[in-house]
Amino acid sequence: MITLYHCPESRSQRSLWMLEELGLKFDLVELAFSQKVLRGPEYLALHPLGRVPCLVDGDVTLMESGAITQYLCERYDDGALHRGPGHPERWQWLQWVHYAETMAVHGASMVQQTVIIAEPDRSPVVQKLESRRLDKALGVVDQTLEGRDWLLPSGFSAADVSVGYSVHLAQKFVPLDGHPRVVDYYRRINERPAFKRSLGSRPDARKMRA
Ligand SMILES: N[C@@H](CCC(=O)N[C@@H](CS)C(=O)NCC(=O)O)C(=O)O
Repeated sequence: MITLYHCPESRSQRSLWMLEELGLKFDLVELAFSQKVLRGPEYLALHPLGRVPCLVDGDVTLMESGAITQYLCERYDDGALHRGPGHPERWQWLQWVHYAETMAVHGASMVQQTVIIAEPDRSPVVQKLESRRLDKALGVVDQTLEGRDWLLPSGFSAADVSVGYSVHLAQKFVPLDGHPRVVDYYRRINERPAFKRSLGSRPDARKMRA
């Protein structure tokens, strides 16, 4: 049985969305986004940094969202989401699966600057810098989407799950209007049933609280 440890709207949403796209059966554990829970002994035994996601599948425990994406593709995908070794789009697939983190680090910094850090310690300079870098990163996605609906010419793949989550995070801090193809891309993402199921807190999840 697969178990995903997840905080709603965090990077573990990528893994949850992947599981939903693949139609796999899994057990979902939702953790409160608090130091008490994430750094509590029960969760630290699974993830030494106390972060999400963490995915357990039998004797396999994985704790990087990009690695979880690749693992799920290699183990469970029939070719719909994966572009494996030898596929002509392999290099593009790999690039976008990991480019997603280039975007997410700026989004995570904006979460720190606007939610986690107490107001007097927030930095307008960091916020300006991070939102500009996020906007630049969105510009690269916009260019790539010229003449196509998804990042790869062959259509939707796990690259869109990876980058799609980062766009979902980015639009909370940076207006997408300057990137019209990203606006349409994000609309298409929101139409996917698997993405819809990855949003917010889920009543069917087991809750891990302090
Ligand atoms: N590169 C890692 C980043 C994991 C990460 O930092 N997750 C954040 C949530 S988006 C987290 O758990 N933060 C809690 C904390 O740092 O206390 C991945 O993609 O899985």
